Amino acid sequence: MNVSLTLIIANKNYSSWSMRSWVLMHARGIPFAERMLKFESTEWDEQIGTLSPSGLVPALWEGEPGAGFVTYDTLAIAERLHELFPEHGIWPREASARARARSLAAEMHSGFGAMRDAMPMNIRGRYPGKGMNDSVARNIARISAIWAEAKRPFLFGDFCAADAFYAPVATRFITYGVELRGPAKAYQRALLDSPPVQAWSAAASKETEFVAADEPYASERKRA
Ligand SMILES: N[C@@H](CCC(=O)N[C@@H](CS)C(=O)NCC(=O)O)C(=O)O
Repeated sequence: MNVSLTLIIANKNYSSWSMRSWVLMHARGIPFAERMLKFESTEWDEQIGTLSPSGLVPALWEGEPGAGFVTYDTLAIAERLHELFPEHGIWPREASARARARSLAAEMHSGFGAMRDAMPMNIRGRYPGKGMNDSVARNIARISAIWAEAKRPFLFGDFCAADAFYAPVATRFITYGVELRGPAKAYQRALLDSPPVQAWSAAASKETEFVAADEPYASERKRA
């Protein structure tokens, strides 16, 4: 692959979909540049139309951003990376493990709406106990069951795309004080301790922008 890659992302504190592609590329050793468009910024308004056909992030450009070839949406990006870098372990090598990893990534991509709505990613935030309800608890039970079956340290041994899809959830459980037990907790720890998640989270914690739509539990004073 001799063309340069650029990943268009949004705020590291809030953008869980951006995080998925970013940590995956880092974990699998795929070189890329990043370009951040902050939510609710003039830059976003001016550039998102050129940099992402869907108007959403992430988007992955091969060649000049805005002029080269773009793949957007996290599942499509994972598949594009798998085709461009077949030896980089984006998905597990063994066919049935690969199918299962794709199922788990798709389950995250199209599911867990209750948890995603009630517990938006906010890496630097701490709102223990907020966001819990029966539907969220059912989402968490299913996620715990998936995580409890991890092969260790990650879902299929080495960090793959399925792990990237669940990485933001590991941070949400810290933000909202969701306590796991046993093997599910060990898997959460492995995600949080992994170098790409550490690097993303460290940068997220330094961000100061406040996006009210992503902070439903912030004080009214701060939101005003
Ligand atoms: N299904 C998309 C979801 C992407 C998405 O919703 N991204 C959010 C940021 S995490 C976004 O761009 N929001 C901006 C907006 O809604 O205007 C994917 O998997 O990439």
